[in-house]
Amino acid sequence: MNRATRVVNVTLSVLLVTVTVSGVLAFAVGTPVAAGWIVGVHGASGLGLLLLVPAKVAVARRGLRRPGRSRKVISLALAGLAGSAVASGLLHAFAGWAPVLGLLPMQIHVGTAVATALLLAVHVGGHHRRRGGGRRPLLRRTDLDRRRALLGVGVVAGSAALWFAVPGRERRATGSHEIADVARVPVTQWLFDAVPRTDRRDLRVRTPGGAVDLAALPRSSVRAVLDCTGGWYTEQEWQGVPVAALGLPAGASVEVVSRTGYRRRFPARDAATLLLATHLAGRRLTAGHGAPVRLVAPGRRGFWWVKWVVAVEVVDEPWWWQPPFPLQ
Ligand code: HEM
Ligand SMILES: Nc1nc2c(c(=O)[nH]1)N[C@H]1C(S)=C(S)[C@@H](COP(=O)(O)O)O[C@H]1N2
Ligand SMILES: [Mo]
Repeated sequence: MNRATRVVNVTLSVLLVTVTVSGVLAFAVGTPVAAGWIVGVHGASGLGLLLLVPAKVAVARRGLRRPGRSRKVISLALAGLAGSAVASGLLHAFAGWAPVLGLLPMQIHVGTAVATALLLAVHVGGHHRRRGGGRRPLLRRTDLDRRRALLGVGVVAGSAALWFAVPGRERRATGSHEIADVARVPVTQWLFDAVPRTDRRDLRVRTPGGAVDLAALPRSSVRAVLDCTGGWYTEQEWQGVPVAALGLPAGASVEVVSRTGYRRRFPARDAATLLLATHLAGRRLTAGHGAPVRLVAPGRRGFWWVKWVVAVEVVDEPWWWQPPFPLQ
C-alpha cells in the first residue's frame, strides 16, 4: 500500500471509529451540555466522511482492479452501508423523526451504522492479513509525522465546517425533535415489550420493606423531558411519588422493575429525583404510557423511564454493572 493510500485509509478509519463511538455515546447521554458536545462530534465526523469520498474513490479504483471477488463485494457493500448511515442521519436531521416505510429514520440509521461497523471490522481484518500469514500493524509511527498532523487538522476543521453548514431542523442537544402536544406523544417500546394488562387502580409497588400503596402517599409533580432515542422528545408535567418517599433501606443501587420484566438499575443517590408517576399532564396515565405507575427519570434518555412498574428493589451491585442498553 503506498503512502497516499494509507493516509486516506487511516483518516477514514479514524473518522469511522469516532462516529461509531460518539453515536453510541449519543444514545447513552441525556444531559444537554454533554449531549451537545457528543452529538456535535458525531455529526461532524459523520459528515466529514463525505470530504474523503473523492480520495477514497481514487484509492479504491486501484484496489478493485486487483483480483479477489469477495473483497470487492465487501468493499462495495461497506461503501453502500456507510453511505446509507450518513444519508439516514441527514434524513433524521432534516425530515424529522416520523417513520419512513414503517421505520424511524433513527432505526434505519442505527441499523445501517451497526452493519457498517461490523463489515468494517471484516474489511480491515482482511486487508491486514499478510500473504505469508503474519499481521501488519494497524498504525505505524510514520502515520504521525508533521504533514499528516496538518492534514488531520484540515479534516477536523473541514468536518466541523460542514456540520455548521448543514444544521438541519431545530432540535434538542441530543438531536431529538420536539413533540409539544401531549396527545401526540407516541407509545414506544425499546425492543420487544408489549403493553401488558394492568389494573388502573392498583398503585401498590413491591419494595424490600413490603408493598407500598402510592395512593396513601403525598404526590408531587415535576416538569421533565422524555427524550426517546427514536429521535423525539416532549417536556411535560408528571405527577406521582418520589422514590425517596418509599422508605427504602440503604444500598448502592435501586432497581426499578416492570411487570414485563424490563428493568433499569440507578445509583441510590438518584432516589431523590426519580418519580413513580401516576399522572401525565394532569391526567391518569394511559395503558400504553405505563399505567398505573411509570418511572420518570429526569436527565436520562427514555429507555430509563421504566413503564408498568411493579417493584423497586435495593441491590449492592453498582448501577453501571448492567447492560448499557436494555436487552428486551
Ligand atoms: C457508520 C456509523 C455512523 C455514521 C456514518 C453516522 C452519521 C451520522 C450523520 C451524518 C448524522 C447527521 C448529523 C447532522 O446532520 O447533524 C447522524 C446523526 C445521528 N446519529 Fe449517527 N452515524 C453513525 C452511527 C451512529 C450510531 C451507532 C448511533 C447510535 C447508536 C448514531 C446516532 C445518531 C444520532 C442520535 C443522530 C442525531 C444527531 C442529530 O440530530 O444531530 N449514529 N449520524
Ligand atoms: N417496561 C418498559 N418500559 C419502557 C420501555 C419498554 O420497552 N418497556 N421503553 C422505554 C422507552 S425506549 C421509552 S422512549 C419510553 C417511552 O415512553 P412512552 O411510551 O410513554 O412514550 O418508555 C420506556 N419504558
Ligand atoms: Mo425510546
